Amino acid sequence: MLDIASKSTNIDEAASKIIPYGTIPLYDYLNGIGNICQIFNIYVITGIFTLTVSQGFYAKPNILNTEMLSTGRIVGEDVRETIDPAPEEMKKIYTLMVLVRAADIQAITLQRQGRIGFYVPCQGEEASQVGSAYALKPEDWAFTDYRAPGIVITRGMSLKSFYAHLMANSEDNTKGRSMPSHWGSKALNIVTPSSPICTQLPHAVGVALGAKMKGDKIATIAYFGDGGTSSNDFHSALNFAGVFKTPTVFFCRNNGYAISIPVSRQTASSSLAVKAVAYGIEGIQVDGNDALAVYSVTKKALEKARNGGGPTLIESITYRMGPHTTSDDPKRYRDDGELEEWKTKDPLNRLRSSLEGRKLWGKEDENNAQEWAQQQVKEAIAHSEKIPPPHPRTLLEDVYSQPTWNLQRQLHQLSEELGGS
Ligand SMILES: Cc1ncc(C[n+]2csc(CCOP(=O)(O)OP(=O)(O)O)c2C)c(N)n1
Ligand SMILES: [Mg+2]
Repeated sequence: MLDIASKSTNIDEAASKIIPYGTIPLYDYLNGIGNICQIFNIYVITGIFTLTVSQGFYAKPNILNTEMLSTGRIVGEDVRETIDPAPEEMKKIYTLMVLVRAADIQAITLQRQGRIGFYVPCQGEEASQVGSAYALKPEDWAFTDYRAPGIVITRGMSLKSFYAHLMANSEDNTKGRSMPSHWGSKALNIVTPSSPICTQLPHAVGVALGAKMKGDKIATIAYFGDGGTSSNDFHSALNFAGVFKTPTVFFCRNNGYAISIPVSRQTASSSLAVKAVAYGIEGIQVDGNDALAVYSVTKKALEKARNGGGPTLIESITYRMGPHTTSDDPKRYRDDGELEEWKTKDPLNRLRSSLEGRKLWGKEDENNAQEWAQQQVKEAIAHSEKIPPPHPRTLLEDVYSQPTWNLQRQLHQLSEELGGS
């Protein structure tokens, strides 16, 4: 945790105090044993060992070394415990992750079959996206980027809306105008994103400041990637949020790459979380493939924000298992071995094992969840493919509350060309 660090002016000291959150499977522990210098407990969960480390690391965190993710659920000198959701909630989080995985895989298939034009997949990031979005309250505001299927679905977007947007049909909330994978929803307080990296961060800070001035007890959360930390908007947003103590959670999905650029070429900082120190705010690293750890740190950060404690930067360390977008071929810049290693840390398997270990989940539950998810996806796609595109006249809507004379003339002309419809 960085609250110790944020009081410090020494960056190295601050970095050494960032203690990551998460559970560690045995393989991580064996790899990362050199980093661990405190006591630990081992127990068996469904045949595999899972470790709970009862203290953090005193080695300097290094985001490029995935072994640093071998973290504890109780961490830090001040010993903080993660907040586990109730059993039913844990099952809901897992079921949502199954749904997101099914919706994501099917969206790629649709693109490969030419039924949609473009898609930004999220496979591998389900724990980061679902775990964090699950911690939000309906009245909070989410400012996402383009890699957000797990966030928008968890926030309550129906799969019909999800695919309507990808198909740019007349049920699309953005009326078919946005680039695919830029979901928004007024009803769900999801602000439609722009493609330029991190432009949503100052917006999230502005809305948070507005809410603070009005006395509304809400928080905003801004999602972005590791590459986004090199943008101007990242720095101005964190600075502004720090100065005005806005109720904002900055959620960085560190998935290892900005298209083909690895994090090692993105920054010389010892972590992304440590960048919070410069702005006088709290920074936290979390194992982004551990849904419960992600839920826990995000929930705490949101509560802190709503209660006047100011902003937090969360670095959620995960991996993009698929391509950057459907236009990308990651084989050109990533080793197969790297993907194979991350497959062993698949966030769905992690949470399922944990649920099985707690006797909350069995084979029948798994079959039911998988079948249910496939059915939901199938029905939503069948529905969305029948919906016509938006009427051409909607192209000129929403620019002015009342169309100007020249827009009216164009609308009239368009109507004539369309035979009066
Ligand atoms: C300001 C800006 N610069 C460059 C781009 C082109 N671009 C699109 S996605 C991307 C990579 C972003 O990587 P990251 O922030 O790590 O997010 P990820 O795609 O990995 O989720 C880049 C450079 C852009 N959209 N906006
Ligand atoms: Mg990235």
